[in-house]
Amino acid sequence: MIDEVLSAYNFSNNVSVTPHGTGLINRTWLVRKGHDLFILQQLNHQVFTRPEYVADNIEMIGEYLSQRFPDIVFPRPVRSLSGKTLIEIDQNYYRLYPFVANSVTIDVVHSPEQAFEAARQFGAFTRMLSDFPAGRLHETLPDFHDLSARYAAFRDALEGGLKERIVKAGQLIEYLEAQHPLVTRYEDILSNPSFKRRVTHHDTKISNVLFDKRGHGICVIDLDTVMPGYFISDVGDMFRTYLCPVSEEEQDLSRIHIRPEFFEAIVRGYMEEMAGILTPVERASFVYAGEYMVYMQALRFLTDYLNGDVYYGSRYEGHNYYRAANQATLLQRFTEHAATLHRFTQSIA
Ligand code: GN1
Ligand code: MG
Repeated sequence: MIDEVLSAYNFSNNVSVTPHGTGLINRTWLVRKGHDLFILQQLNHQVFTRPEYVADNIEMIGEYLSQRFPDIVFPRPVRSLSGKTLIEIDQNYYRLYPFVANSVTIDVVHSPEQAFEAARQFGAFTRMLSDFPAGRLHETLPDFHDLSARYAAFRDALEGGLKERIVKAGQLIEYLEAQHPLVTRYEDILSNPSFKRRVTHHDTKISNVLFDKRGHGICVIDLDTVMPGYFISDVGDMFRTYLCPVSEEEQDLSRIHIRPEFFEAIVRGYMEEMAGILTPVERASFVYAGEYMVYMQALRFLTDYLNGDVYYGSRYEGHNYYRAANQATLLQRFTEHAATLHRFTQSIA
């Protein structure tokens, strides 16, 4: 199968292909062809049901950035022999990227400097595209970060999900239901014209930033979920994934805590690029951004658990339950720090 993919790019047999990265949705390989390195990805079309939307968005953005900001590093997909940036083979979809020279990715945020650099890159991405007409982008995943829709899906799972799991998850369900005011606040934001729809990345985990060997950010990658959206998605997912020293996979909940200095680094890094763009109302919502994203991820994991692990899959019994419990704990810890964190943002913003 991979051979067929590679021959669509006219790659001879003299290539090595090894699995690469840690994403939950797409499959990724590192391709070595002589001295040249490439990243090959299979797009999950169960999730991205309109693969051509993803390819279109990436082309539009690549084209815009290359014209407006010709000096930045921004990897664009390699065209196949037939001129495509996304190819279809046996109803699977693939694309190939040149590997950015001397770049590295990291999976865990160890220092506030890394958090700062990443936040700066995501801020720069939205800033550079601030004059791009966001409405031209396709919604590659409709309602992706729509908290009301995620809450409704959770309620549906409570109705139609696996009975035994609903009983097992009783306490967690109760806790998440009690956080419903976060949904109401989201709905207020939607109706507030001071919250702007901007070009938003929607997947700001640290592994989606390329760093150079000295630890400076080079650019952001993985643009499948780039769509019009709100800044709380990008900033919130950085809080969700950088503030805690352990990831969403950790089952020992006592290891979940908040590192305030990482929060500060994210706000500073993001504001370095976005200070002139965010409205005052948006700037007052940094802490909410974290609550919103952590809560949404807890809902998504628990919904999937109740529905039988159909979206995220599961490597052990109860995997999505533990992921949800992890995120619910993170939400609790985050809320405990809310006042302090809010003071930080006031002094920065
Ligand atoms: C998925 O595939 P990956 O790991 O980049 C998910 C994100 C979740 C994340 C949780 C398209 O991202 O929204 O936050 O898992 N992406 C999609 O680990 O659903
Ligand atoms: Mg991803």
